[in-house]
Amino acid sequence: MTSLIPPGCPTVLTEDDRTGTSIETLRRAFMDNLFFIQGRFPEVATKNDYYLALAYTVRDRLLLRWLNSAKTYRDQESRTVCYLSAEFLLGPHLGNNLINLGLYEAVEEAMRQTGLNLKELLDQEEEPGLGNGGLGRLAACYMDSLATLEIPAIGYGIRYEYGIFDQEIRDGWQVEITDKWLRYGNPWEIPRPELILPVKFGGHTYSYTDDQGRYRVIWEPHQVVQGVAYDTPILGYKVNTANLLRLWRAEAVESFDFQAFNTGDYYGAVNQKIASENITKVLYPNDEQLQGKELRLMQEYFFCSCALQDMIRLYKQSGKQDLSRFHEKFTVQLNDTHPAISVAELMRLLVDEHLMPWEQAWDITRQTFAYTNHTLLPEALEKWPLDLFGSLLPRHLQIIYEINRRFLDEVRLQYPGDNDRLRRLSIIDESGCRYVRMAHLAAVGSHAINGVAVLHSELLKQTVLRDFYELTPEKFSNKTNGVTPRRWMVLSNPGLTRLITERIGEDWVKHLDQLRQLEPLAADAEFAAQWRSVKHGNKERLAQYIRDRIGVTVDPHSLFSILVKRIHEYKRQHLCVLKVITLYQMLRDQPHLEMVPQTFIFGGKAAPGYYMAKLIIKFINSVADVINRDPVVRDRLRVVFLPNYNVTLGQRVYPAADLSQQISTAGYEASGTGNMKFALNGALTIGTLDGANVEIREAVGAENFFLFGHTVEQLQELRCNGYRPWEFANGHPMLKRVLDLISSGYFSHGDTELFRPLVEHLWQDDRYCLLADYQSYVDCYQRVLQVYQDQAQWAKMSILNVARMGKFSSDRAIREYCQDIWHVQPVKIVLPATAYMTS
Ligand code: GPV
Repeated sequence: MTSLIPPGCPTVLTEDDRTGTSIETLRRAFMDNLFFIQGRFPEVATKNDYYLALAYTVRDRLLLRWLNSAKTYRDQESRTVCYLSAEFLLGPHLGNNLINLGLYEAVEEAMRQTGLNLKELLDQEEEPGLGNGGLGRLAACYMDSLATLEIPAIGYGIRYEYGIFDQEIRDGWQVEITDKWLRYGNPWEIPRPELILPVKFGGHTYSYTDDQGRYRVIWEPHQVVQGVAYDTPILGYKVNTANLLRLWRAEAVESFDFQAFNTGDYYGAVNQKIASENITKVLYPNDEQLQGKELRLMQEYFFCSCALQDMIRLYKQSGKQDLSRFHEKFTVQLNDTHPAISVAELMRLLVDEHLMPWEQAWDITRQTFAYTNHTLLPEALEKWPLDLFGSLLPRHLQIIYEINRRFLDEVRLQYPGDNDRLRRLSIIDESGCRYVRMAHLAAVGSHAINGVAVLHSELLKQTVLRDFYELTPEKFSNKTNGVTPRRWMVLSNPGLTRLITERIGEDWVKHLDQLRQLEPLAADAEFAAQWRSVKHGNKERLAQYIRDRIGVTVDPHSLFSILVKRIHEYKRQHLCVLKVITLYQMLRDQPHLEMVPQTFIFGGKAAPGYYMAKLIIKFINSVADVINRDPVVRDRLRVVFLPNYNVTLGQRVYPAADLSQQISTAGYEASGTGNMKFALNGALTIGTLDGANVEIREAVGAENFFLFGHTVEQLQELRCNGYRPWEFANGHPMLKRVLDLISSGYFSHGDTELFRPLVEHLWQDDRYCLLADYQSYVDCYQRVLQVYQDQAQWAKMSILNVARMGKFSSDRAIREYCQDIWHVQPVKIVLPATAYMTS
């Protein structure tokens, strides 16, 4: 019996079909699942049958660890982190779980012996796209790190029936297709139909004094729905810890409204059921753009109420009745303001349902919550019209008024007579239409507030939360984002992982700082050659994918310059297009120009209602069409838009990049995390001093980073003096030619209207200062091309980038949260001698 289990990988002592890890056992368990779960024999089994049979085989090994974790946490009454997030952008489970179990090679071999190819089975998985972008993906990286660091944690969120839409490109435009990710079943979740919790909406409140003289408020809702729990185990890397991701689905309380049914209103009764289930039907596809829809507020309240009721249930399970130590058992992190309603909901549960005095409840609430802000964009700051809020959550509005009244009383003591400050700090925005400001609710109700990169945290204190910072500076800190090296290196870049591990061992996967040991190798010519060959292989595979998917041939020897992220004006994809057109213009002017061959790769989704973002996608595709077909270009320039950018595609793209484009207007990107994934995979960065770019540049060394553009301070000055973008356009002949070429209809079959909004925006207003940064960007690019011509120099810089990226592991970020905010300790999980934990 051969065993490919890496040393140090935890195994159970007995080798049974559900938990054993030898190749032979894995093969037998796999066939067993094909028969008895899928109900198939090999001759008729589809690839999906095989995928599911394998997924269940892996799941059994997960469950062993998960149940032991749950039991240990319960027995030891461990302090637990609860991460509340409206989004968890997990990406496919199978590959990641194999890596974390240390079973990737063993399963690959077991499949080979069965006549199957693991890679093909991995491709079968529909990724759970339960998030929009960076914020949701961060939550997933943090769940991975929490488990890897053996921290007891629960992720709470929403089980959307449809996740982020699939993007198709038709005639250059984005078309949205419903994401039916659950169509073929989800082997990674365990439904808990008995774990159901009621959630109320609407109606009214009344108050009375009870027989013990207590003032009590009763909330009579208009509608009650049920939250049903769906549990997914999240395994750490080569540890026995598997934490819980608990997502909630909304159901009608009864399948029919019996009274309506009996009075003959069958359709009315069924409608009631449909209305309940609509709450968790679909993810709002807006990234950093508020929609203000009632259903969205219902989603937010729905999952927060379920989460908090569940925590109280777990707390009481441990035998304690009185909730005075709730904050000692749980610490709750609010992932932006989407779960901020939790502050009012915990107060309601403690005061109304558990009859706790207000002051005590408020103490517990504030000690329970901490709040992470992820954006400074004004249009992304959540606020709810008072009437909408009050009609949906009448009791919460009262509670918020009371929180606000007491809060403003305290402020008054500190700043007597400063009415302006009171108005600015108030949870209720009273200028014009009245709103509940969710960031203020989160700030008042939390003991800790953080931004997600040094620059962002500073700007937060100077702008959006300035008055809160002046009031309670001790609450504020920075927690720079990080990414998990398991998914974003080990799984997605096996070539580089092998090369690094050969030289410095495998410790770096858990202690990313260890990558620093690569520094001396930057001068090693043989190592550099291997390094370049790994990158080239990754580029070849991406080139093949591009050919298969969109029929464009790209040269893997060309410089791969990549910009993938949500489409947003502040992220300035169109600045990169201006640069591409500039290169094209040069080639048209000088057909024999010797130029470094370059491939520009774009990818990203636009919010369906964001007109400008969709026009930018059309713009990229239109420019790509013209350039890729123009013979004058020969093989010196290619432009590609990859449809449906998601986690799965990210795993192909980051390892294949030479150049990472991080070109947002300074002051707008809170952190960015794609920037980290690129650099970790050996891409060099061309970027502005924005978000975490600042810290990446510091870490890798200014000489290994291509910096351009105005700083936050310079932009502020520019705007103070009245920014006149047309002066920049008129002042730079090349820029003017580029804009004129677009306006002439050159990229739109002569249509001079199509891209007019885009060009006019730039010319007149240019909110994100593309024209101000254009020259600096173009100049910087020249430096990039110069260095790229010296492949040895490029490889050296690439190695140094990777060697110095250790700080950007999500493990580092989670350690900081644990020490500074959560005050939680690791809990070791030991597997018992038998699978059923009876020993
Ligand atoms: I607020 N972010 C996001 O993806 N969606 C949102 O709704 C909000 C923020 C992102 C920021 O844009 C990134 O800069 C940041 O890296 C990421 O959140 C994680 O912090």
